[in-house]
Amino acid sequence: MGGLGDVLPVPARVRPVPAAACTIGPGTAVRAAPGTAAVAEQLATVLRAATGYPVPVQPGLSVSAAAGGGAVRLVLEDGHGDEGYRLDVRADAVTVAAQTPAGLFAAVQTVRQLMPVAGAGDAVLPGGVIEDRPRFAYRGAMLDLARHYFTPDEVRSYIDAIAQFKINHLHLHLTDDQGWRLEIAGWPRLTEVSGGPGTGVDGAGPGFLTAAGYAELVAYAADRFVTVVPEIDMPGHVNAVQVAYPELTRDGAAVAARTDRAVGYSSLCVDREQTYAFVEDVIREVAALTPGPYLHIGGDEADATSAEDYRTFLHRVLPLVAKYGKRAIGWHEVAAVEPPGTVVPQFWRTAADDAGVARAVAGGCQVIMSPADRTYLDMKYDADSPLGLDWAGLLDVARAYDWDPATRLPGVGEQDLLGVEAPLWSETLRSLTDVQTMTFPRLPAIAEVAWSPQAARDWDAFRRRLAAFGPRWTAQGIAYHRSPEIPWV
Ligand code: IFG
Repeated sequence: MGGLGDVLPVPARVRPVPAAACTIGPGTAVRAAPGTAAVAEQLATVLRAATGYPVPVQPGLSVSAAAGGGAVRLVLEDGHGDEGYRLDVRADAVTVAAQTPAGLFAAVQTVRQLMPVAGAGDAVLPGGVIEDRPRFAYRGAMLDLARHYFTPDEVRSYIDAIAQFKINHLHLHLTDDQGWRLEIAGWPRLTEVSGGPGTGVDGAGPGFLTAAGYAELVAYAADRFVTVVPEIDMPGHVNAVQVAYPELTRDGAAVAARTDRAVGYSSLCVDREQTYAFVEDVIREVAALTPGPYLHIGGDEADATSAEDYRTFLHRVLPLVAKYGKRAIGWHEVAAVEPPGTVVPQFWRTAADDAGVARAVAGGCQVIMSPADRTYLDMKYDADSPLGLDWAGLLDVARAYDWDPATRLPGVGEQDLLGVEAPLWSETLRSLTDVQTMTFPRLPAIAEVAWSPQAARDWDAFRRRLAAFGPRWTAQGIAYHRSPEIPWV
């Protein structure tokens, strides 16, 4: 059994008290204070799997001295911030305290890693106290459904896998040159044509989310305190739009579908009112389907849009995102148009600095940090990796771990960061196993960058904690790359 602090991401403060270890036994019950029932049930599920015991959930807090096993209490109290928690393990009782259900959920992910994935009989929680809270509020992963579509079941499996590491946002890249993956009521050909057979890179990635399917994913993610961030990429990366609706091109002529990996060749027509009618319909519908606060409008690699047209387009479209009640995120090229301070540039390139982003930060913007050379999970681990690309360099686990988002870009400090996100582009991916293999074990490294205090992070301690997690992925049926950097147990 590992120690109290052997958790990914490493908790902010850990005070082990070995003598205070608590046995989860046949009499253990979970006591749920008002407002904690949903997470209490999730915790009980973890303890049942770890022991095979019934572990009932009971309302109220009076800790009956249950025969055979400590009681586990969940309480809500102030003083822990939006997602922080306190885990207090004593010989006769475990107390989980947080200010919000999200904080309780974070505590359950910690307890989960201190328990066997599946077991029969007593299980022991190490004694002591953990006081924990995240460094950054936005801790994200991204799945590219456009180049290769993944089904709702596969996306749900990905949500389960990332939530274990306290990742709390899932960015879905829903549209690109090769495919459109979310049905839009007023524009049915977007998915009938560009979500149909033969779409995706190499034509191997057909499929799309219905509005109901998307709503179900959003709800599933919310139960795990993961907020879905939908991306409609524009004005570039729009070939799939124009294949479906040639009237949205310059000359109205039919457009050939594209299944190659090129980027930067397509653009919406910035000077046509029809373009903005289309864009507003899409933003209105996606916003209506998305309870979360963010809507990503892409904005990357608009090489077929002049700088002037790009500025014109964004100055008309960014206000539409606000009109429908959402906060816009855009790849960091959007910083070039001096966006309002509410817009979130997502930095993604490998450059050492970016004047546009620094200027946007000076104008009040907050940044999501996704430098490709540290966070792009589609980068090869090493030269032998069969999957992935290498334009941003090879990305092994150490490189994904060993950086500080607050010093990555001049002019972008701790307070200017909304958080960190690890994008996974799917040009070379064809299955959930491919997705898992590229994601794990690098995502826990990036999750620790996003959650844990910089001072609490140490590569050697991290790699040992990671090594101990390997069998957990195996027990969960999740594929992962056995990177030679890690002393897998
Ligand atoms: N850059 C493109 C993606 C994808 C990626 C693959 C961004 C923001 C290269 N844009 O990353 O569409 O092709 O690594």
